[in-house]
Amino acid sequence: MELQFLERNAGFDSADACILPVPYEGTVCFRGGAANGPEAILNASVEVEEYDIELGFETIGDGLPGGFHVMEPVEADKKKASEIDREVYSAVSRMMGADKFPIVLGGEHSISSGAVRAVAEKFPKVSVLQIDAHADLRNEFQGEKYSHACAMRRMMEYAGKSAQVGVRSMSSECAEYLSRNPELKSWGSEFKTEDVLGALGEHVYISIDLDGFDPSEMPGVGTPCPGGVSWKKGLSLLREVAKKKKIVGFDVVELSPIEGEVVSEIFAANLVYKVAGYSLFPGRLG
Ligand SMILES: [Mn+2]
Repeated sequence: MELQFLERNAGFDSADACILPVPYEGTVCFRGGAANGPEAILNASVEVEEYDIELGFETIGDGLPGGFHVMEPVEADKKKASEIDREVYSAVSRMMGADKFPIVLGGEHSISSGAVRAVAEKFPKVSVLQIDAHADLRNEFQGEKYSHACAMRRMMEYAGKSAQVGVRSMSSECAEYLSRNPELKSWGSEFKTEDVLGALGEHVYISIDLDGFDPSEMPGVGTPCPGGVSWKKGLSLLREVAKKKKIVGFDVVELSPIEGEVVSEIFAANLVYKVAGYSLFPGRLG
């Protein structure tokens, strides 16, 4: 069956935005299932209304007559994380070259570095805003430099001043990295939006690890962590980033669907549509 987002799939040439599914889980260490994330988000998107109350129009219709193109998923089975990094890089480079707005769906968090590398070629020293329970700043984890536990460390190799919010779990190596890298600011689930905005440059790539949100709202993740960002607070931050900065792409990763419940994938599908709408039509936010 052809993959669709909100029951549509535009052609690559006519689309305004492209969605790249990356069903990869190679380095997960707790609950598995992240490989099922992209398809679950696309399937759940049939439940999302095209009309966006905040924007006051249909993002995918009135706003984006070209719509979204869902790319062929990255062939992820049994590959090393470094190979996935290269494949995501090349797919996102193709989008950037054709002036498409890139949206990447994971899969585990290690898939984000290739996207940031491609985006940074067009927007050098792009800022990354990471929403995540974990700092993901290890240089290497279990012998793998492209592990999910190293996701933000890899992104920082291409990023300029950046911020992470929702962080409530880190190793001493991550704490040490933060103390000697003032370019990256880190907050837990309590943060002031203006402080986060101040930590970011003009162009912002957003990397959303769904475990950054509170597990009571977003339970379907590989490594849940109590005390996360609420939907309301997260969306309010993303809205302000869209208004004050220029969002140049984003990813949503680490959805690991729970059998028999749909809350998590519905959360993720709504989030993708919301962030796309905010990013592409900030002028409608008032
Ligand atoms: Mn992460």
